[in-house]
Parts: sequence; C-alpha cells; structure tokens
Amino acid sequence: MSATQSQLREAAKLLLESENVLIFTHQRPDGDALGSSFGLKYFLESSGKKAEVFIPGTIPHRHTKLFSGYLSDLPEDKFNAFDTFVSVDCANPARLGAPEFLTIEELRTKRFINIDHHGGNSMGSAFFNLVSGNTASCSELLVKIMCASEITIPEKCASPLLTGMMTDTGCFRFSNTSADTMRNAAILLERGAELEKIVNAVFFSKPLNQMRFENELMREHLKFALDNRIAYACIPPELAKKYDFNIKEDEGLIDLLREIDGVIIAMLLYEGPGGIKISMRSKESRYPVGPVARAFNGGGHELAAGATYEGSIGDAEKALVEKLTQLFA
Ligand SMILES: [Mn+2]
Repeated sequence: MSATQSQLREAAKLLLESENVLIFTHQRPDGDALGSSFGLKYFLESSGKKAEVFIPGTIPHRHTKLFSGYLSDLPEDKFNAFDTFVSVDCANPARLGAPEFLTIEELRTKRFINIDHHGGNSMGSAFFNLVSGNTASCSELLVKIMCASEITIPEKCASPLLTGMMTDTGCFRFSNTSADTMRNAAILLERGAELEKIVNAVFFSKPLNQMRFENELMREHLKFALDNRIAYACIPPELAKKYDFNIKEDEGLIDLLREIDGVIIAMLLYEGPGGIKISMRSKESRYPVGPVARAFNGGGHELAAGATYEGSIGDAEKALVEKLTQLFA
C-alpha cells in the first residue's frame, strides 16, 4: 500500500497546523529513525513552529556526527506544553521510545500523527495515520509529504532525510530502492544534502575495535545451514567484551553475512535485555524473513526483520534455523 497524493497533502496540512510538536521514534534509533525525526523537526522549525525530538538514552556512535540536540528526559509538566505528537518510523507501541509515564493508550487520545513505512504498523492513532508499506524509508515518506506541501524542502532537512534514505536502502542497494526513491534522493541533493559528509560520517567511520570484533566474529563464529544459503552467527558476549564493543552500535554487522556469495538469508543472534535478540535479512523476496519474525512475535519488513526469543541462545538457534529452512521447502 502506497500513500495517495491526498493522504500526503493531508499529512502536510496537519503537521503545518501544529504549533508545538514532540517527535518520537523507535528505541535504539537507526539512521532512518534519526533522519526522519530531525528532518521533520527542521521542516517544522523552518515554518516557524516549535519542535523537539525525544530519544531515550544515547544514539549510536556512527550517527553522532550528524545528529544532536534532542530531549532524553521530559518531565510530565513540560510534556503537557506540546499540542501535537508525531511518531516516525516506529512499527509498534512496544518499540516506541517515549517518556516512561506515557502509555500508548494515552498517546492515542491526543493529537497524535503516526507516520511510518512498516506495512504491519500497529501504532493506531485515532487522529491521523499515514503508513506506506512500500516506501523504502520513513525519511523518503517525509520527502513525499514535504513535496505535497506548498513549501520547498528547507536545506537543513536535506541531509538528515538523505541519511535516512541511504541507511534504510543500504546506499540504494537493497530491493526496496525504487525509481521514486532515486527521484526523491535527487530532490534532496538539489536541496543541498551533503552526500560526502553523510557517507564519511555514517559509512566510512567504523571504529577500529569494531572492525577487529567483526573480523574475529566472521573468522571464528560464522555458521552455515542449507548448503550455505543461510549464514548466521551467535555472538558470544565475551567477544564483544574482548573488543570493548557494544553490539547495539553495529547496524551494518549483518551485512557482512549477507554479502557472502550464495547466501540468501543472513541472521544474527545475541543475548540482549529481555531475551535472545534475533536479526534477519533476506536477499530474495521469494524467501521473506518477515513471516519468520512474526512467528516469533517479532516484526519488521519482509526482507529485514527481527524478534526476541525467550530461552537459551542454543534453543533460539535451533528453532530459527528450522523455521528458515522451511522457507526453502
Ligand atoms: Mn525505517
């Protein structure tokens, strides 16, 4: 499902009718979560509105050169000053990075605008939802919304939005990249997006300890199933400790497995808060990992999805490899 022109215009109109906006995104924000949040903040500010981005905790190292100036803490009395709440790039209430006192039920009673590109989005605003499952990134969806408004995209929005478009498409390599994606990226370049700065900050700035961690992971812990069509690794917590590396920082780790010739599905498993974190990618739409993630109460996109498994890492490995193998039956 794609957003219609009238939905995009309606979203732009509602956003621009707001005066004081609080923007939320998903926990552990990635490039698209940050790009959408800050792109929207600068868009609203350039139209004379007030806007803040709320992110609980810190942001990944690779994004700190591009994104700063957000709220991590918000007292309830300050919260009440906002007239509009926008969620970007967040598929479900469990993933939303919101202040602790705020429940989704309460948020849904407010002037709450939900903008996302995850097909199965369950944020469910009573006020306004715009979910476009076949748009490659939420940042791209925001480009479309801005183009549907009367306002020329402000220069300050261009780099954040291009960052989101580039990270969610793997620099326009993943199959979610459409002709529209390229046209929307071109619009951002024309508006002054700093491609070199984005690429150097986000893609060519891997810390050395991370590179060494990845090297050992690939050398010692890489496993295969189903004639090497499935590549996966269970990340031992001591390996991350050895290199003083936070796995959550590594958005691109799974791509090392995906890049291997002949591999169709890549998967990572590691111990996280609340259980074993499972991350999956598929290179071919006829073998979607989305349904596998959903079978384990997770979610995401058809070719990029994840879940949390309650149990041991060994049990998770067995259950997931079995389920993935069934895709090829
Ligand atoms: Mn996204």
